Amino acid sequence: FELEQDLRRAIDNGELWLAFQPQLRISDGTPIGMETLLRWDHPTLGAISPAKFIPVAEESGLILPIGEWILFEACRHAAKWNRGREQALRVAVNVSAVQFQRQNWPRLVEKALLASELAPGCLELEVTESVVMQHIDAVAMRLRALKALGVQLAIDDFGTGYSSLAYLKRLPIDRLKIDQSFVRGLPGDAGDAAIARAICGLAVSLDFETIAEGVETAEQAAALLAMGCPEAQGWHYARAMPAAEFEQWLHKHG
Ligand code: G
Ligand code: G
Ligand code: MN
Ligand code: NA
Repeated sequence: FELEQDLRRAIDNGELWLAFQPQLRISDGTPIGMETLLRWDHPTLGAISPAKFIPVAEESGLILPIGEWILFEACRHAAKWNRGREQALRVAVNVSAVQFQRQNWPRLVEKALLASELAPGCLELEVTESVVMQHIDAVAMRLRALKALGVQLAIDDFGTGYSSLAYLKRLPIDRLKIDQSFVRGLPGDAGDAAIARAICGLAVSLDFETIAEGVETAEQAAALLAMGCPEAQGWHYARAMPAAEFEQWLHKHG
């Protein structure tokens, strides 16, 4: 409860801020986009991990106004960074289960795109495997409504849930995000390698793109590229950064 009270106040006090983690093409290191990650600088406790406060935000319903703010800010920043850029960047926004179930996402997205003037194809929504596999018919309909707006859809933490492959094929999904737990052991761990390779194979068969998260070494990146995964994010390339720092990073890395 205490954290919930603090979170309420955090919104008004501007203690929440967005970090952006670059996403790159592995083959040549070209920046292709960024994932938006929420951060909270608590006045006395310091930085609190989203893994800890997002559940509080979900239980209290605070995730709804916070999530709306995140979407609008992410679109606003991406539109600004894309001005005058030859290759437009795509901005990924996490949408948690509560957000997806309780809010009218097509309407929110329409408003955010309109306000920011971001090209629809430059916005990517990340939903988790568990969200997509619950109430599947209703979810499929809602995903199709989002897809009709021209945005991209990704399944986050892919491989950690229990996807019905037959069902997955019928969803308007653009991209699978290979969970970092399978990236960690690359290239040496036979189990991780088998799973990462299987996800890449599945993606080719079902016509999905792939991106790997949590890439920390050049060896991991090379292994992923060899498996057919073209894109990555992770500390090997860059950490999540505040907007101003991200902008400087972009200037340096093209
Ligand atoms: O940002 P990492 O740095 O610690 O994120 C931890 C967890 O919190 C991840 O599962 C991530 O998806 C989630 N998370 C981070 N930022 C956001 C956000 O803006 N919205 C939602 N819903 N989840 C987020
Ligand atoms: O939304 P998602 O669950 O994918 O959240 C991504 C999480 O992974 C965030 O907590 C982010 O800070 C973290 N992260 C990003 N890059 C790396 C990395 O290279 N290594 C590790 N261990 N974590 C990372
Ligand atoms: Mn994510
Ligand atoms: Na993830």
